[in-house]
Amino acid sequence: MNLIENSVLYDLINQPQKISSLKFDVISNILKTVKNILEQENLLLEFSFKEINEEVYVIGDIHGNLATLKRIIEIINHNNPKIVIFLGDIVDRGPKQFECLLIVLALKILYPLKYYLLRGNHETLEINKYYGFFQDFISRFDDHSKFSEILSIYNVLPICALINREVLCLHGGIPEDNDILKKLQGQKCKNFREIYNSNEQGIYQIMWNDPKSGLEGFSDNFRGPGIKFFGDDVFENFMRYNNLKYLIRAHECFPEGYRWFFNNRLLSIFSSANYLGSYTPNSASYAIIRNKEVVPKLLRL
Ligand SMILES: [Mn+2]
Repeated sequence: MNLIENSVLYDLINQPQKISSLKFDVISNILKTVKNILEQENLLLEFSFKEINEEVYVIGDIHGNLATLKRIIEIINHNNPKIVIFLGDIVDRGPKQFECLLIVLALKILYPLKYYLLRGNHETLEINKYYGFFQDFISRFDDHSKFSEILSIYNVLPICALINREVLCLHGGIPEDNDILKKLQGQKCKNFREIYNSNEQGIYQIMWNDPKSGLEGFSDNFRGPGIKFFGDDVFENFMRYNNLKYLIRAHECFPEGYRWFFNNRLLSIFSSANYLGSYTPNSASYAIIRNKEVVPKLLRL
């Protein structure tokens, strides 16, 4: 279904300043086109690579930081990885949330088998109302009902991605349910609502949980009810149970840009430099999966 010219999409990627003058019907066509692509994807994306030098780039939270996103796209265009996975949280907090979301969606339409977007905890109405994206959207289009088209994208986003059956990528962390991957496997994104209804806690915790060094088991997380910190033992248990080697997640901002946890088996990245949700300046990072290894990279702006 071709509701939008490729030239319009290239244009908005290369000249994001044009995004604020786009009419809603153009945006609506972009959203409908993306929705059609996403509906056919699986809630657990699975990729296998035969070529040893094929790379996957994994990108963390963007949060409306257009400068960082543009730098990431430059690096991607230069190095040409096979696949790029955004771990969610494209909007909220930063000054150019709408631009960042439209750029990521344009990349998805232009290169649907190269760019993938997972759902973060900010890809929901409640959080967008609290952290700014809903207000940003309403101030542009002056119509609450139009936001339902944004929500219809959120509700068909994949939840996690598995590379070569051993590197798991997701937004927040492991849930208490060790069987969650089996429950998501083979399920289409268009059936999200039905799958969510029977696996609400597991999917919610994938988007919200945080690792904590020195902790045993799960403990309550200050982020909110039902959200957990997970320790070394339950992490190892989940990884062994699912035959996984590495976990790459985002969701937390560290001044140094990225952080390894749990004997270098969990890599936490964050791709918005000097993030507005943090009181101290922070570097941005991304990750490369290459030759079955995970390599963190600092983003030099
Ligand atoms: Mn997050």
